[in-house]
Amino acid sequence: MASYVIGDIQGCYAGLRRLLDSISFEPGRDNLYAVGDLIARGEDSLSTLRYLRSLGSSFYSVLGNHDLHFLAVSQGIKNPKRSDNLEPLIKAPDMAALTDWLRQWPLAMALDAQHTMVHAGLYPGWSTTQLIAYSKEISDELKSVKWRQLLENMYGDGPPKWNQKLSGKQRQRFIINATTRMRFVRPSLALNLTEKSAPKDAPTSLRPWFDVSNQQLQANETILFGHWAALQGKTSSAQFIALDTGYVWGNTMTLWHKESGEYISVSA
Ligand SMILES: [Mn+2]
Repeated sequence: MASYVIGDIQGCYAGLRRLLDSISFEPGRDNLYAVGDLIARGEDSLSTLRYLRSLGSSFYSVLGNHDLHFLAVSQGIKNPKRSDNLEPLIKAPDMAALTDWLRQWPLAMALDAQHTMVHAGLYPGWSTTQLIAYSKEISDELKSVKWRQLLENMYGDGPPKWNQKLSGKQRQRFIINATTRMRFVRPSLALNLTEKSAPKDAPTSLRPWFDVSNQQLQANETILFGHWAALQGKTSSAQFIALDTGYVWGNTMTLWHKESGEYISVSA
């Protein structure tokens, strides 16, 4: 049995199948974990979701910003963007079943005691235990009958900073933004949700979330994340494993083999 963690797929179905073929992935024997953004922008989000769902208990995922946005579009809360290329998925006869399957996934997940995956990252000052607990607050809503309200309240960039006392919609929005949209933070630990460049090209007042010292993160813990294609898989520490290598932008799709620490990629 092998465990693989895959970066952002974004509806790139052919690339996904090529990457899994290259490792002779076998559902039932091997497990596939995804860091989110399963769909949107790529050529076939519908086939991607159908295939991943067909993997049954051999597949695990966390949700990314594109996955949450699709859930909002599926409920008529937002209009689809043409560039997201989601029309075939929205019109599919099994759209409701795929939507219900998708909203079961959390925003953060522990693979084991050392490895935690989350789409965007670990907010500085949070422990992985806090991350998992806050993710559960959102996931409990998303799995409940109140899931449409959660998605209606999701849009917006504030509040900028975490505070234990945040409650209600403000608290939910911060947790969603930190786990699915974060890249850079300001010295005050306020989220910057607009800069998407590589760290070397960003204003010096902004720091990647993983470059802010986090006393709550233990030295033996590893964070696996996606979302930030401009990193090209590079971070400042082996403790942070960046897996979005920009296949949908013409670069590569990457997975990480947990048992060996090896990376395997296919080019677009
Ligand atoms: Mn993303």
